Amino acid sequence: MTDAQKYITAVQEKLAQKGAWEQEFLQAVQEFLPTIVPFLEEHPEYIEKDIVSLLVEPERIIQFRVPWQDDEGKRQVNRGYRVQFNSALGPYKGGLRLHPSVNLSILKFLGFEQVFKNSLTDLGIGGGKGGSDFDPKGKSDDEIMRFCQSFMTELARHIGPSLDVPAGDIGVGGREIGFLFGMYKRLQQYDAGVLTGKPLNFGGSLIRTEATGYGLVYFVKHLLADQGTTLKGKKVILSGSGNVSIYAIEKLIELGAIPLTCSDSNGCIYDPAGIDLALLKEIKEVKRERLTSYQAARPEAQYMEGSVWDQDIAADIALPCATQNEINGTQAQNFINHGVKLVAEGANMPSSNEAIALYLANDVYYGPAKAANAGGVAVSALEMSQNAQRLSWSREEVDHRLDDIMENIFLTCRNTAERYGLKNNYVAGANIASFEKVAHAMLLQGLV
Ligand code: NDP
Ligand code: 2IT
Repeated sequence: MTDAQKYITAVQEKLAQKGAWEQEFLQAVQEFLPTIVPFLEEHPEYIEKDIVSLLVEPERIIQFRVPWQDDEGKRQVNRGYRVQFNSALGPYKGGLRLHPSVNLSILKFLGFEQVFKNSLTDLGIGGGKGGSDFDPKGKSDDEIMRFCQSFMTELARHIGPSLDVPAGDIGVGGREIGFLFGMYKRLQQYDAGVLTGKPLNFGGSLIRTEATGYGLVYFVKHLLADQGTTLKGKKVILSGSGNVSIYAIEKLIELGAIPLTCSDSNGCIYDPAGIDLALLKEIKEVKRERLTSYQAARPEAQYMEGSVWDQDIAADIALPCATQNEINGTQAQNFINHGVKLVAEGANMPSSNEAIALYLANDVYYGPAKAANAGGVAVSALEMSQNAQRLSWSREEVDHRLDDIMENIFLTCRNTAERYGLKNNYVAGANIASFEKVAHAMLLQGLV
């Protein structure tokens, strides 16, 4: 073992001893650290200063009680969190997730990934993540409002435009950001830059809603262009039917690809003629119904229970857009056997480490989450810029900047991988390039 390998192994072992139950967090660290070994070998000063031990420790974690009353007047209580992971490059930035599975392991993995994703955007933002184990499914608008108000009652004292700027993630969209913003304003003052993903009439940015899905497809577009091909006529299988999936489907259709599937946590839709976007938006964004309604409205489509990744569907590209660890090794092998040559991650850490190893071993082009889904947070940073300037840019302007940012991220991944003799290994490229920037800033800022 080289010195760099010994060093990262020691860091990982120490971390596992401190919190063996933090499975998702340890997984994210285990995916990341081995890929930066070639960089550490070239730059022993990061080992001497033990920067990696600092980097795997969040700067601050806030945990709090969130009491609220349901529509029957019954008292409820949830756990709320904000993980302020790293501010070397700017204020903490990252989404809030509302899902019953939320715990500190999940938020630490999301915060850790966010630090490097945000570094890749080059927009001067640190990384954080937060949320609650509150389950928004089946709740009325009033219940959502009361929960968001209670959550913000505590969170407000820990955030600010130059301190920490939350946004959406699973279970948090424009409706929730509106309620959170209203309560922040009441407690503190009107400060548009304290949250991103706001509705358009009070400081939101055009294209923020679409940004993660559009950005994901732009990343794929630039990757394919580098291979001398385009999205035209490509068959794409996707998971999820939320914010990321819907706008990935929209951009795929616009660029001539054929999105064949989408899913929710109960089952999936396979529509051989291509997903009907207007119908999907009506069901998910307007009526907030389940995907079974899609099949009811479109009998030629098939609804199947279980994961989309277990199905027998021939495709060229896979875009996981639901949640972490949705693809295990068997499922990765299944879609590779069905022709998939490119995987790009809309969701955060959707592929298990076994699945990632299979992509690399089978020469499947792999766009890791921290690069491929960075469009969402990038447009959040553009929203912060617009708020600071008290200006709103046009749709075309934001969209154009998003496309440019995704191209730069792709080129950074490609060129960094090549520089280390790892051609086409975009995950190594993404990890090394993002680490280099964060770690260098930490080195210059001293032991803090
Ligand atoms: P939404 O809440 O809008 O949609 C989530 C989708 O994923 C739903 O279809 C949901 O199905 C499905 N899903 C969630 N949890 C599970 C689960 N445990 N098993 C199976 N399916 C599940 O969230 P987003 O679209 O915003 O987020 C999707 C992914 O993209 C997440 O990993 C998120 O971290 C990531 N992401 C989001 C960004 C953003 O800007 N919103 C930016 C970058 C990444 P159901 O309705 O049944 O729960
Ligand atoms: O995972 C992510 O990058 C997000 N949920 C978006 C974060 C943000 O601050 O826009």
